[in-house]
Amino acid sequence: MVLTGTREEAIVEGDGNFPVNKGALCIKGWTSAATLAHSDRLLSPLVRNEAGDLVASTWDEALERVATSFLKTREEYGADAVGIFGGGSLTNEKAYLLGKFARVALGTANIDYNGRFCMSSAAAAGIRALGIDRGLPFPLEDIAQAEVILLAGGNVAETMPPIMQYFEAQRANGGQLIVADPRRTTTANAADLHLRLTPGSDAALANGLLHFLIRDGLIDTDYIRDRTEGFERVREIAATYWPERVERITGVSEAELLQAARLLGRASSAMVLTGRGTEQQAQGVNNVLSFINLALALGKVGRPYSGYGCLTGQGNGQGGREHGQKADQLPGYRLIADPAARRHIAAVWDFPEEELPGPGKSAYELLDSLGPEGGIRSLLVLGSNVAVSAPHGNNIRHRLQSLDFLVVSDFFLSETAQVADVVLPSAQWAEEEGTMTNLEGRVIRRRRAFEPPTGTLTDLDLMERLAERLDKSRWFSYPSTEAVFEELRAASAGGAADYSGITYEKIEANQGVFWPCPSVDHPGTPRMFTESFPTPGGKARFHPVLHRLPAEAPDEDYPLYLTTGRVLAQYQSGTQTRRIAELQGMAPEPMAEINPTTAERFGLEDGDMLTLETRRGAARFKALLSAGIRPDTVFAPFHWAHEQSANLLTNPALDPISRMPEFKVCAVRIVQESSQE
Ligand SMILES: Nc1nc2c(c(=O)[nH]1)N[C@H]1C(S)=C(S)[C@@H](COP(=O)(O)OP(=O)(O)OC[C@H]3O[C@@H](n4cnc5c(=O)[nH]c(N)nc54)[C@H](O)[C@@H]3O)O[C@H]1N2
Ligand SMILES: Nc1nc2c(c(=O)[nH]1)N[C@H]1C(S)=C(S)[C@@H](COP(=O)(O)OP(=O)(O)OC[C@H]3O[C@@H](n4cnc5c(=O)[nH]c(N)nc54)[C@H](O)[C@@H]3O)O[C@H]1N2
Ligand SMILES: [Mo]
Repeated sequence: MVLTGTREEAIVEGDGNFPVNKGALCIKGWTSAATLAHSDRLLSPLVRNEAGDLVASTWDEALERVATSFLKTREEYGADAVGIFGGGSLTNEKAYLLGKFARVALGTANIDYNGRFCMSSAAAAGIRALGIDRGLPFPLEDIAQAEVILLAGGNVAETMPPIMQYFEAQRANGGQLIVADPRRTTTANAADLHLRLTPGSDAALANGLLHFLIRDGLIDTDYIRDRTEGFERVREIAATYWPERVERITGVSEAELLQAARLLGRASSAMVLTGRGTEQQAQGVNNVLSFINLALALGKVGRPYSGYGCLTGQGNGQGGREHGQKADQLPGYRLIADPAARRHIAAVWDFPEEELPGPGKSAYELLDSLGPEGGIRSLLVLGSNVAVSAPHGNNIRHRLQSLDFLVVSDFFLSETAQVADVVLPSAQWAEEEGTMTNLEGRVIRRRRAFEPPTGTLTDLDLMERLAERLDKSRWFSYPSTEAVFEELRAASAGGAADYSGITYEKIEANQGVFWPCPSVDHPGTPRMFTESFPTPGGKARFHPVLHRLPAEAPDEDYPLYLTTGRVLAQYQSGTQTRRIAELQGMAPEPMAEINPTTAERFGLEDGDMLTLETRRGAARFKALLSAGIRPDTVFAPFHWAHEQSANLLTNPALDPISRMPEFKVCAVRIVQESSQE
């Protein structure tokens, strides 16, 4: 986007020449300038005084408190007792430096970030099946040319409005869209076929579709032979997912399943895409693997306008997962447990390899370890509002309170910042330089439009100043943001996400560069897998997947499924969007979507207040009656805090591989409230 005007009256415009959104911005983009000069903006550090209040302080005083607390924790409990929680909205440079800060300045293994709650299941599945995790292995524009698309668990019309134009173009070109979602969303409404599956039944759905494809001879046997391995076992499993069984598990009729399978199987180009609906489950990796199986059996991965892709969510959701803010990771998508990776990074950092920590705890496990019992005593949160966005909110609140020391960097006093000992005011997106990697794997630049306001610091400056106080300045002195990127290039060289051939000038000249880009004369890689897969044998791998029940299924006490997600006008934990009047006007409070027949059973009418209760907590919503949602399911958005927080309800059961919590499925009951209230 293009920013003009002053900070107080900044004007945001789409850039019609930019290939990704062609100038389209979503409502949150149009209104995002409103956060730059917002009256709630933090313009000085805050420290908690003896009376327990957060009061304004100087940067020197605040940073001294942070450094002293971190050093004290380390002295008393060891380096791993200091934790860091980062975010996928940080630029590549910040995500990279935060990972280095954890390992070099603090010496802790315990750093993870909110992307673990976002695309980690798709990432893990992509690496296993295709050898690499690049969300979309093709440019967005390919979507418009695909003959048939299966979109599982994504509500693009509300969550990625600027990208919806490609799906609309696809249909205008005669293509067909199939959406698998327990709700008839705005996106499902725009589709040719809506598969209204039971929450948590994705793998059964995918296996069922594969069953039909095999039965009716619609798979690509040449492709399977030449470009893949492991199909036999998957064929055997698919044989056991006969139509009546799949209909019973998924609630999708045999006729609809058959229609979907035929559309996919007869198309000359086909895409299978997943969103958080499929991924944010304790079976998230398996679910994605079952959809990749489908794309491979169709012979479509690496073919024109075809293949499997994950619709990455956050601004820098892709770049944020590549450069080392993940507990098991070093820059360039390397593994921290890999001796060769450690040697390479230690050399780039000029830091003793044996002092680099090993793998740390994943996001929820890290938060669940806060306090004396878990052993993480001090925490830095930078770019996330975990008090609202992490599952099992009552536990998270208790854990945050049991910390010896909490420091939060944010531009607003988020719910997490409200319980911190020190709050550090950071610069915002329009006030800093850097790069982001979008959902296509395209590295783009973010330009500074305004200087950060007096009293705030960019996160890069914050890390540099804190490193000084920890006596580690040698590793954290950079003349510019570009200098951080130059180091990131060297660190990523030879890794899966290779940025070594990308420069700021090249990004500028080409409207972005797609990684991998291993040398300066390399043009970047918009389309992957055309010839082979980056696996040892060059072939993609099928994975046998069985449908398994969610960690918590409905029963007599909690008879309904609860699923959670997003609405158009609110963003994430709401720190920004709940402060913008125009967006608040569109979605002032959380609405629980309920089928009218279910509402009737509980004596509820549209607009009634109700409490939802799970084994972990209760939260209040306004009833939104909608015939589009399954009668056995309630949907609640997670953008609100305190007693309106959907995450007081959610189940922190984790996927065994990705460590993704089961945000999308748990058992719930409706507690009706009398209308006099
Ligand atoms: N307006 C808005 N836009 C956003 C965001 C936001 O907060 N607000 N956040 C951004 C981020 S970080 C992300 S990750 C993306 C997320 O983008 P999406 O993945 O599109 O968003 P969600 O609403 O989390 O989930 C998508 C759908 O999954 C469905 N679902 C629930 N349970 C299941 C299930 O068991 N199986 C299947 N197949 N589907 C299920 C839900 O009904 C929902 O419609 O959005 C990005 N864009
Ligand atoms: N129930 C349920 N819970 C979910 C989900 C769900 O579908 N259902 N989805 C999950 C997903 S996909 C995600 S991505 C997470 C998102 O949830 P969070 O991780 O909480 O993400 P945000 O709300 O974007 O929080 C970012 C915070 O950092 C601040 N911030 C933004 N940019 C910067 C920066 O550059 N520097 C600093 N210092 N601060 C910054 C913002 O003001 C905000 O307070 O929620 C997860 N939680
Ligand atoms: Mo996300």
